[in-house]
Amino acid sequence: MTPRAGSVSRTRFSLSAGDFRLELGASTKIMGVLNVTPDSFSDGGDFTDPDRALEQALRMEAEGADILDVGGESTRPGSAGVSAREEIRRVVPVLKRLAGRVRVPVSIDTSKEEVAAAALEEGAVIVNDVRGLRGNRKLGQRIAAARAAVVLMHMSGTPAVMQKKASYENVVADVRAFLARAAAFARACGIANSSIAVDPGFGFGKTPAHNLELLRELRRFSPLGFPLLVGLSRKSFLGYYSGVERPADRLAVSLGAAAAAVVGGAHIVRVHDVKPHREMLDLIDRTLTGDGTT
Ligand code: HH2
Repeated sequence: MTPRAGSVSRTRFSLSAGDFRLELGASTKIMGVLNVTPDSFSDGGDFTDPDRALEQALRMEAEGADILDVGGESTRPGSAGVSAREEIRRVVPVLKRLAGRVRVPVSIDTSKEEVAAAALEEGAVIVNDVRGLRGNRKLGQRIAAARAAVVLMHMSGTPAVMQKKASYENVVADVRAFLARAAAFARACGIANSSIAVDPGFGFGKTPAHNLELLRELRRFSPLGFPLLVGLSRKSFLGYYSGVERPADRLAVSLGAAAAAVVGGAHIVRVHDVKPHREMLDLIDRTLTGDGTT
């Protein structure tokens, strides 16, 4: 379909994740965050009990989540990380409960091959890697063998130090070049083009100004030729610009940021508060497609 003059368009993609096909571009997809960690920056400790995690997953699905992203390690600034064994201990009981209960694809938020392997075994079909594979061929090949999708996110440094030395020649160009290299590496590992999504990594080794620049210039990631995922929900730069201290109180500014990202071409938004995002995005999607105007 040719976009009308003056309209904001999004490239259409079909993302292959195991047996799932996610049709992207006509409507915005929501990835609901399910952190089964004691220390995540906004919801740490809320869902460490696997039964509570299942309840939350079912709630998010009912509220309109298209993907559920299960994470067993916090990557908040300053965090030290946990062992693969501990991450597996946290996520596997949750994935076991989700299997057969949720209809939407499940994603595992990890950078570790052992954790990805265990999660894929339990039915996850997307690996969301905040380190963008970083040359981890075993992880790439594991994802390829499972015909799973991968989300390649940009992070500068590691969570422990990333906010201490956030510096770029040109943040948009640098992040875009990283993602292009990460996608080429994923392809070399055998992951299909149609199973790759990219993410500029808001808050990962970026100052508030870097994050704002990335959001403002999001369109410049479209030429990479991959679906664009963004994680803006409750992030600290939103607190910086709005003055809202508590992450869980940053809903209004999170909604505004998600709307700006979608107008900038984002296909998938990773959020903690599914219901209000679904309501807001349905309206934005209609505005972009013109659906309901006649
Ligand atoms: N942000 C977080 C974790 N995973 N994955 C992608 N693809 N994009 C993101 O922006 C992203 C992500 C951090 O948020 P959260 O999971 O709420 O916190 P924590 O890392 O403290 O568990």
